[in-house]
Order: sequence, then C-alpha cells, then structure tokens
Amino acid sequence: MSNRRGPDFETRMAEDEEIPPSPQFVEQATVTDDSVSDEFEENWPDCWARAAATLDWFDPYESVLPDDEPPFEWFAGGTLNACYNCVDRHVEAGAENRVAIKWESHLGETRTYTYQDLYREVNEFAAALRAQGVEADDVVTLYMPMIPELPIAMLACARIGAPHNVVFAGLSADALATRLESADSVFLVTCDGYYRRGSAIFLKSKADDARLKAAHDLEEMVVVEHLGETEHLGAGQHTYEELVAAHAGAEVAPVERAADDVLFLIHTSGTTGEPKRVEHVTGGYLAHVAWTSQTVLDLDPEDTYLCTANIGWISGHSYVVYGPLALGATAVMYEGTPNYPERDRIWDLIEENAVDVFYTAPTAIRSFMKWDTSLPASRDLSSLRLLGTVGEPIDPRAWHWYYEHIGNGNCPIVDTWWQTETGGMMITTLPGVEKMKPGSAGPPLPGVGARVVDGRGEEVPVNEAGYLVLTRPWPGMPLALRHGHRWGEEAAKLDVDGWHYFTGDGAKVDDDGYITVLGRVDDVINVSGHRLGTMEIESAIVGVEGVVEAAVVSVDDAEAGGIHAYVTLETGVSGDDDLRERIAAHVRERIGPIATPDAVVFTPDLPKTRSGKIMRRFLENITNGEEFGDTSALQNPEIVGELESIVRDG
Ligand code: 6R9
Repeated sequence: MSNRRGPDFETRMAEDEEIPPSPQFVEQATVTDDSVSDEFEENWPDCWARAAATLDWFDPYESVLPDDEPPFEWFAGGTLNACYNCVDRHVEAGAENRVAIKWESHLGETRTYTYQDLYREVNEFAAALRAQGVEADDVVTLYMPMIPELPIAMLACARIGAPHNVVFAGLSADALATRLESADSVFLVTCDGYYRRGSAIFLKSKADDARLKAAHDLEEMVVVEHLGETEHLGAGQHTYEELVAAHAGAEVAPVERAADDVLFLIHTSGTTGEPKRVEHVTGGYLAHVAWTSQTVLDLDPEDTYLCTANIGWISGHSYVVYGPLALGATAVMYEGTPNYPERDRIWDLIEENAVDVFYTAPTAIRSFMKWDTSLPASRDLSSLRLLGTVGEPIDPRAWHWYYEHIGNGNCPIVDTWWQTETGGMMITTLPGVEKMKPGSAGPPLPGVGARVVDGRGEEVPVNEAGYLVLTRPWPGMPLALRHGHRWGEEAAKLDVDGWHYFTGDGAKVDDDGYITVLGRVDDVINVSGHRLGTMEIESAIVGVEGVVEAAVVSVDDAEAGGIHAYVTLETGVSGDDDLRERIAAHVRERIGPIATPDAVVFTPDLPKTRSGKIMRRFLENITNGEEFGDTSALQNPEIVGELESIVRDG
C-alpha cells in the first residue's frame, strides 16, 4: 500500500497504552452494559431496531432490513419526517422552552432559539420555500456560512421533503456552479456575506457568479441579510427576512417521507476530478446519527453540546444539526474561527455555556496545543463530561494533551472514524463500556462489520497494515451503496468476497480488535482535516496557461499540513513566482482557498510508470524527506533523484 500516512506513523504503530473511562463517567453513561455488542452480533440486523427506536415514525416499518442483498431497504415500509423528529416532537413533548440552538457571532453577539422558536421559523421558511415553487424532491442548494438560518433552511427543506444540497461557503463560485449542476438544483439559498477573522466575505456576489457559470439557470435565489449589505436583488431574488415576514405564523404539515426517500445530497472529494455526489436517506441516516449521538457522544436532551465542525461538511450535518436536534439537546454554534477575536474563543464558549460534550478535529487540537496551554487552564471547563474527535488520525501526543488539558483527565475521548459516505460514526469506542487506546479509533460499533484486508481480500495478520473495508450494510449507508453500486474505481481495486465497501483508508487491527486508521490510500488527501481529491486540484492546475501536467501531494508535517504541487511546463514557459501565483489563484477560483498549494515545484518531468501513470508516492517521499523505494518500475527513474535535488536546493 502507499505510504500516505502521518508523521507519527511509527509511534502510532507502536502504541499499546490502555485507559479505562472514569467511574464518574460510567456511572451516568447512556450505555454501560458491555453485552450490547453480543446482542447486536446475535440479533443482526434486527438489533438496529434500537437505532430506529430513537425516532418517531408516522407509519411503522415492516422490517429492519428485508434482504441481505442489495437493494438494502433499511426500515422498509416506515415513513417519517426528519424535521418533525428534530423539532415538532420536542415541542409536543413539552420541551418547547428548551434551547435548541445557541449561536454566537464572530463578534460575540448571541442568538438563542428555543425549540418553539425553531418550530416557528422553520415553518415560516418552509411555507416561503413552498410559495417559491419548491416541491417535494426538488433539490434546494444552501450556500451559507455558520449562521442559524443554515440549520433552519435545512430543517425547512426536510419538512417539505425537498432534499438539501449544502455547499461549504469557503468553496468558490466555480465549485458552487458544479454542485448546482451535479444536483440538478434550480433553487439556491445564500447570504449577502459573513465575517472571517474580522473581514467581510461577500457570498452573494460569488453566488451570482456561479449563477452565470452553471449550465442551467436558477429559478429562485433567497438571500439572508446577514451583513445588511444586500445590494441589488435581480429577478427571482428575495431576501430571507422578507419571505419569512410574509409567512409569519404560517404552519406547514411535515411531509411524510418513506424511509429511503432522500433527505439530502452532499458533495465530497473522490478519486476523479469531479466532486463525488453522496445521497443520504431519511430513515436509516437519521436513525444512525441519532443513535450514535446518544450512545457514542452520550448526549441527553438536557445536554449542551459544542461541535466545531462546519455545517458545510458531513460532520456538521450529522453532529451539529441532525443528531443532537433529533435527541432534543442544545447545540452551540459559532460563526468564524477558533482564534478570532482571541485564541481562547472555544474555551470561552465552553465556560459561558457550560458545555457538557465537545466534539472537534485533530487539526484543531494541534492548533490549541501550539497556541498556549495556559488559555484553557484559565477557564472553567469543569462542565465537560465527554470529548470527541473526528476527521483524521489523532496522534497519541495530541490525544494526551486533549485528555489532560481539556478533559482534566476524567472525560473519556471518543475517536470516531467515519466518512461522508457512511453518514454517521462507524468505528469508535462506546465511552461507558470500552477502554481507550490513544491513537486507535477502537472497535467497530456494535452491528458494524469492518475488516482490514490485503489486495487479495485476505484478512491481514494482527498489527499489519492493510485496506479498511466495511463488510456489512449499515442504516446510514448512502443511496448508491444501497442500490448495489460499487463506487467503481475504489471497489474494483480489491478482490473481497461478498458485499463490501472499500473506504479508501489504510488501517491495522490489534489483538483486541481495535482499529488504528493510518490514512488514505487512494487519490484523496486529507489536509488539515479537509478532504480533497488530488485529481480535482490537478485538473485546476493544468487549466493554467503554460502548464502541461501536475501532481499534488500532501505534506506530512501535522502542524504545517499543506499541499505541494509538482508541475511541468510547455517549452519556453518560465517557471517563476508570477506563474506560481497564477497557479495558486486559479486553484482558489476553481475550488477555494482550502485547496491552494503551499509550494509549487517546477520540474522537467514527473515520475511515471511504463503505462504512463504518475507515481505520486515518489513525490510524497521527496516532499517529506523520506527514503524512496524501488524506482525500477518507472519509465524515467532518473527524475526522482533530479527532483530530490531541486526540492532540497530550493
Ligand atoms: C467524518 C469525515 C473521511 C476520511 C476518512 C479518514 C479520515 C475521519 C477519522 C479519520 C482517522 C478518525 N478520518 N475520521 N481518520 N481517524 N477518527 O471526516 O468525513 O470528510 O468524508 O473524511 O477522514 O481518512 O476516510 P470525510
């Protein structure tokens, strides 16, 4: 397998420390009975009824999973509405005054929505969307920053059965246009702009650009006046405020959706140049995220919970919005970044709101470590009961820092492995039952089948690296996998018997069945927790005049992170700083700032196999100053040494 792996690979391979959850935690944990795994094993797939039981169904399902062959129709025959489950039922149960969303702006201004407030505004906006012509199954694209109107719009869509298609606000106009086309979406909700580190970013103008670039025109655009600077509104464009006011007090009955009706679309990076469209369905997805919020995040309705993920990505969909709200908990949401206005922003939010459960990413933890340990120490973080991480492997050093400096040595950490494609958590400890091993995510959740195999599909020996495959269907699986698609290019590489999904990750298993995820082994790279496709970035780079070929690799330095691009040029074109800047600008325009290369290396050639495939592995070795292996399979082995000296000598 490729050695796309973190700098701490060796440490993680050697780690064998075990830490039990504290007795105080176990005493109150939602799941404390270790028979739950056996019960799921003996009673599979019916065990997943426990996840479905976290929801209210209009029509009960007839079968948990009618067949063990595709199509996998989880909770077949059941009908429900995700918005009803996240909002109405809590109001009906008398929790109308409980806070659903507590939002803080980049300047510290707060807005609080009780479940009753959420009910009112979601209904009003649902009525407004209907009046704009949105019907069930019409896709509504949401290009919005971290403002309360984003979850409100998601829930309003869910209420009327219109799948949403959230596009991360940091992506460019081109990226939005591609995603509008991919989703065949003619409705867009956006906002005039937002602040990031004190400066305003004008989103509406990016949305207008995307509108011109997309192959089809938009029918309606709704603009939230967040900066209060909405200039010109064209035909078919309305402000959110005006629409909601026009439907003040409106109520819209939640539309009954079949368990496998689509709840939302989301695009992620795959192994091709195009974004990968993933569709999640109402019943299985919601059951999966509600159940894992309850059992893994240990959330109770009384809890206040902070997840730092942006709603533009899957973590925000599942564990800022749907999971916590389905359980009726209080979600804290903030605009901006953890270091603006100050580097103690997160600790401030935790103290102010007496946050019980905190879920973040290793990249954020590494920044917190770098910033200053005295910052969290100066705050009262004693409300915290459980910590979680997601997005990339966490090295034991960062794990220990998190455990000691944030959790005060008594909050369990759940290191949750999952993906856009899985919808919800798949591999993690159950915090009240299982010991933690820093650096290792843990065993597969009860009911989840995961194996680490070699290229022939054989299970690899304990503690040896192999490919991580999921071997059983799960409720949160997306539409394509339900219907038996193999997500071709990935599945085709492995020869595994029976139904399986290849995750694109490398991993190893220890003798307790704990899985340590080692990182991506396909053409997807993980840069500071952002998932990016090498092909996507390379296609953008070759779009620059004078460029012939490009290959990008990720930098292993966990703190610096980043992307290096190796680029060949047309004869006569000079590789200078001006061209470097044009390349960077073009990537920003095509994808967004997160994909911009940190270094561009001009080279006469790229290392290639005899069949002409670029061997990024050698470029990774060069970038990261590692030994490179056997180059004899290359058609141009001499280029590896040449490139090494180009990089070394700057
Ligand atoms: C939820 C999310 C998925 C990829 C995944 C893997 C990496 C996520 C991880 C982890 C090690 C963990 N990843 N959680 N690696 N330990 N706890 O991040 O979705 O953006 O689709 O990324 O992230 O490489 O394949 P997504």
